[in-house]
Amino acid sequence: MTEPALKILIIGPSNVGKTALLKRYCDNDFDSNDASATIGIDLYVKRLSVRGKTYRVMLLDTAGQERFRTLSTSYYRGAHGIVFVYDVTNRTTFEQMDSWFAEAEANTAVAVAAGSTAKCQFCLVGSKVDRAGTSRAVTAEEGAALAAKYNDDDNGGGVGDDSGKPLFFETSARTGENVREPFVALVDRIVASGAANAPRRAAATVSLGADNNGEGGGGYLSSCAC
Ligand SMILES: Nc1nc2c(ncn2[C@@H]2O[C@H](COP(=O)(O)OP(=O)(O)OP(=O)(O)O)[C@@H](O)[C@H]2O)c(=O)[nH]1
Ligand SMILES: [Mg+2]
Repeated sequence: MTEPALKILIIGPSNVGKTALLKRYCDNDFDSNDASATIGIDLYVKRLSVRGKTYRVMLLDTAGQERFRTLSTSYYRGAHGIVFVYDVTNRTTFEQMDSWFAEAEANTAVAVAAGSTAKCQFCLVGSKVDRAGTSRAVTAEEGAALAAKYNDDDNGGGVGDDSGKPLFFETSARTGENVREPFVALVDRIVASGAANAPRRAAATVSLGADNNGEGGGGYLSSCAC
């Protein structure tokens, strides 16, 4: 039987490490020499088991650079969850988060009006925490406070003791620290909120190709600018 599909968008300014985070999570790989910017959108797929059920999680890696964000608002259609990424060593990227949340809120509100019954779930990630010792520019408390601003307390509970807390993690794609946790917690919250079963008009738009990975595996599927 095909697992239910969930669509999760990864957004944030350029160079914060969105692609590196997904490559570490899906392929357990980190290439410090790869500084190429994402163009348009890339799709990764990961199977994830939460609350006794396996989901096929479509992770859409978006471009941070404005000139590569073609048709960016259409990415949001049918999204069950959004991961917002800033760089803990770059304060400007943190200060830009309000505008990324505003764009997401505006576009997911459209999705709700178009027939979806459950709210899109948000998770904030501060990346590159391996460099925090020498170069931290944003405290963990500031990150948590920002997440609290954009996550409701009554959004269905999270993983274990974190039930009801805003979703916020500091991660390192370089070391692998906390790389899995944001995705597990976000999917758990999506499932708990009932969004996994809600009718999503555009869920099919994430199926860009056949999953070439085994059970539990992840991987890069295809790239396009639509
Ligand atoms: N030290 C450290 N460097 C990282 C980490 N994650 C990413 N980087 C580096 O940061 C740079 C940008 O990473 P990307 O993943 O390409 O950034 P992006 O957010 O996908 O950028 P766009 O595709 O332009 O939106 C690369 O040189 C990565 O090697 C991390 O956790 N630690
Ligand atoms: Mg990228």
